[in-house]
Amino acid sequence: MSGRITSTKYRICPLCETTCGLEIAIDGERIGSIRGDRADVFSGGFVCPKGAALAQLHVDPDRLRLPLVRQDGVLKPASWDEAFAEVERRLLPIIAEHGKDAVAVYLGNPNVHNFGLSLYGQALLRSLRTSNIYSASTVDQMPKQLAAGLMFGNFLSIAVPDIDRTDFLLILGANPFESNGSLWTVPDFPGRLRALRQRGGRCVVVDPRRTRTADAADEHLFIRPGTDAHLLLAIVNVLFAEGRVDLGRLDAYVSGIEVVGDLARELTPEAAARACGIPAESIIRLARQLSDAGRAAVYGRIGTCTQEFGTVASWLVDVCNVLTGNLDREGGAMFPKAAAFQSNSYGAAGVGRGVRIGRRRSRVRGAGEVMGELPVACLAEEIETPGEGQVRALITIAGNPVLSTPNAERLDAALARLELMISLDVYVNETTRHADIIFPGLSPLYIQHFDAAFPQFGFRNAVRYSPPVLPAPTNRPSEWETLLQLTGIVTGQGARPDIEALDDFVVTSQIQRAIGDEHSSIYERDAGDIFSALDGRRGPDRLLDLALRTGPWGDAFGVRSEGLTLAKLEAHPHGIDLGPLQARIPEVLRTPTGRIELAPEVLVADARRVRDAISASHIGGELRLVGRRHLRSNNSWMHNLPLLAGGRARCTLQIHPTDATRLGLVEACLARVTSRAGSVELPVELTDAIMPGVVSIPHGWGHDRPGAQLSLAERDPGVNSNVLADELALDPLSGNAVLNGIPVRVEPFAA
Ligand SMILES: Nc1nc2c(c(=O)[nH]1)N[C@H]1C(S)=C(S)[C@@H](COP(=O)(O)OP(=O)(O)OC[C@H]3O[C@@H](n4cnc5c(=O)[nH]c(N)nc54)[C@H](O)[C@@H]3O)O[C@H]1N2
Ligand SMILES: Nc1nc2c(c(=O)[nH]1)N[C@H]1C(S)=C(S)[C@@H](COP(=O)(O)OP(=O)(O)OC[C@H]3O[C@@H](n4cnc5c(=O)[nH]c(N)nc54)[C@H](O)[C@@H]3O)O[C@H]1N2
Ligand code: SF4
Ligand SMILES: [Mo]
Repeated sequence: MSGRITSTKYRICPLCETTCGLEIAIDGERIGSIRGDRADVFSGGFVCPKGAALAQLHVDPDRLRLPLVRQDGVLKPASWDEAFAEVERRLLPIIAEHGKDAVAVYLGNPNVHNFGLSLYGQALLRSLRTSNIYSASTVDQMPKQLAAGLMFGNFLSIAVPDIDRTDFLLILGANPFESNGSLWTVPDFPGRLRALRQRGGRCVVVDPRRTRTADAADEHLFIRPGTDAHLLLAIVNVLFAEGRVDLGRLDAYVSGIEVVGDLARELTPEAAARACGIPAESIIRLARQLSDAGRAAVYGRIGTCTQEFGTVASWLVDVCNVLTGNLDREGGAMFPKAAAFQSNSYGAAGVGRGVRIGRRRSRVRGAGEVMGELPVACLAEEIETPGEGQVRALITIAGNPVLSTPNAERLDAALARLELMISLDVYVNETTRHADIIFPGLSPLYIQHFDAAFPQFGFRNAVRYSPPVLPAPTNRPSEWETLLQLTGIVTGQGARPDIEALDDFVVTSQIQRAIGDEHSSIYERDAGDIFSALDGRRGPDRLLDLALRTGPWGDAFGVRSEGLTLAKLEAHPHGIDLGPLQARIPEVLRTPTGRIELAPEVLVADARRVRDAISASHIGGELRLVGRRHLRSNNSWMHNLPLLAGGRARCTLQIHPTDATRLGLVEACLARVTSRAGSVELPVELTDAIMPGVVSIPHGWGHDRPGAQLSLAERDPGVNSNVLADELALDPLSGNAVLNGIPVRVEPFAA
């Protein structure tokens, strides 16, 4: 784009976990070009088409600027005061009459990409005190978090491949060429993979589809959906059988090796091959490569999480890392150390309370809580089923569960029955069209940014902060203020509570916690002094300054003069590099024993299911449906931007030609796909890049619901793949939905 560029701003992209630094040219209020910031210490100029689309998100006429309130059945623009007054008028009586559990909350994915939402969402949740908390975590990474929690004592202690120093990378069920990486923040994965191979390293990809990632690797193995646990257990079997178990430095810190050895003994490569479709020789070779590589890492993501054996498979990924001595060593799978908000660097180092699960159960199905939340697959039944504790009101924050969660049609119908639905969102979409009150968020270009979560999964340690690119409009609150205002309403302070006082309360309670913790760098300091030292800041910035200064690199409020503060970070618009990953065991551990629990009882018990599953139902028979992602897509919500829309049809049914021939399907014809939960009709795309017996539909489509306001997206709506996902099929331990490996029937459909 040409034109007079009056300034250049730097901003971390909030759209995906890669957290690219962007360079944004501004001409007055107009956004010029958006490029990768080559000086960014972490992303070094890497960018994808979605980052540039932030300019279109900023000006998208469908993006909400005013609250909407439903009147006579129709959502109409309202003032902020009117919208908050409506919350007070309608929400409080529901709580008063039916109790706190009558209100449910659903937190969507962008909460993790917006620290104002994540920090102040907590305040609202605490004030509501409801048991009915749901989030996108149970259609995503809960299995990995549970496995990490049980093994290392903290749900967020997730080891990531040290890609720049590894010699062998085994990837299961992840496609970073399209997704750019997840639970592994790794800008320019393609470039790093190339470098790995150039220095003589090797990468193997295990996926029922030959993805772009698989194409760029040394080897690709097709796997039957849902059988990664079989494959990994057989690898463990070989490691033991061939005397290849070598924990290296970790020897002193691991419990449960024998139990794992016993468990794997029965799952030979030959037995596993029958289930997963990977020949026994290949399994044996993989195990040997892993153990001979020197420095190796195993990594699994969506394909290993959102499936029948999600937690067991996620656990076995790290079992392989441990048994080959690759956990927590250079070039292996390592624990990043973040500058702020990382729970595994607070409290006593090396030991802790571990994690607890199942502290309560869902009312209808009895599904257990994990990390304080219930499986989102249970939400519809909790709304539908009468009785004490029935969900009557729902608050959604940055989420679109109608497109993202299983048995979408059932949930869609349930939302229509709610007495009250309140949403914080930037669009009226397939979910928020049901809301009675919608509070819009601001364009990302109006708000400051800090990634509280992703540096905890970074391929390298770094810390970065972005101030707002454009001055925010003065007549609209930021979302953290909206959340505080809702918190005030819920706690009975009226429709116009004192936001500043509430915010002071939030930060003061954090200060109290820190000065009362003997392991904190500000233990027993004066709360008033700390509070004054944060003077001049408010909202998320103030909480961030506190977290940075009490964090592992912090200045501890004057004690370490070289240490980090937010002011120092502001002086580094391209971020501060904190170096390559370093070994963190035992310090990172928070298990009661102070050891890595290699064989947590619940996981060992659940692994028995893996053995039992080498049965006919898992081998022949029906087709299995898996998902996929596309670079120009971001879950359900960016199909309304011209830069990302258009092009070849993306919402297609991928099927192998041999299956297509057998079923009478040809390229571009319509097929009907049916599961226990529902059916959809969509065009066929023949490809030999998918395993015979497997079909694929991407999620996040189905923009044809009446009442949504997505004028571009509805022109190319696609179908909602989660109509097919079965809300009754869960990974039993984590409560995560099974979104991959869904049994389906496929037939030609005449329109
Ligand atoms: N079948 C199948 N289903 C899946 C998956 C799959 O692989 N297959 N993947 C799952 C995964 S990994 C995830 S994370 C979930 C995602 O599930 P969700 O989080 O429910 O869905 P998103 O599409 O991310 O929706 C994000 C919503 O946030 C809104 N939004 C964007 N920015 C902001 C903001 O700044 N403030 C506010 N208030 N709102 C904002 C958007 O308009 C959109 O409505 O989907 C899951 N569903
Ligand atoms: N462009 C783009 N980027 C995104 C997103 C997006 O929607 N679009 N979403 C973001 C989010 S919220 C997340 S969580 C991440 C996800 O990041 P990834 O995990 O990399 O996501 P996917 O591209 O869905 O890759 C999952 C792969 O698992 C394979 N698979 C399916 N079932 C199985 C199985 O049983 N076993 C094995 N081994 N493989 C299987 C699928 O074929 C697919 O290739 O991506 C993030 N980045
Ligand atoms: S990969 Fe794309 S969407 Fe993800 S952070 Fe970078 S620019 Fe944004
Ligand atoms: Mo996700």
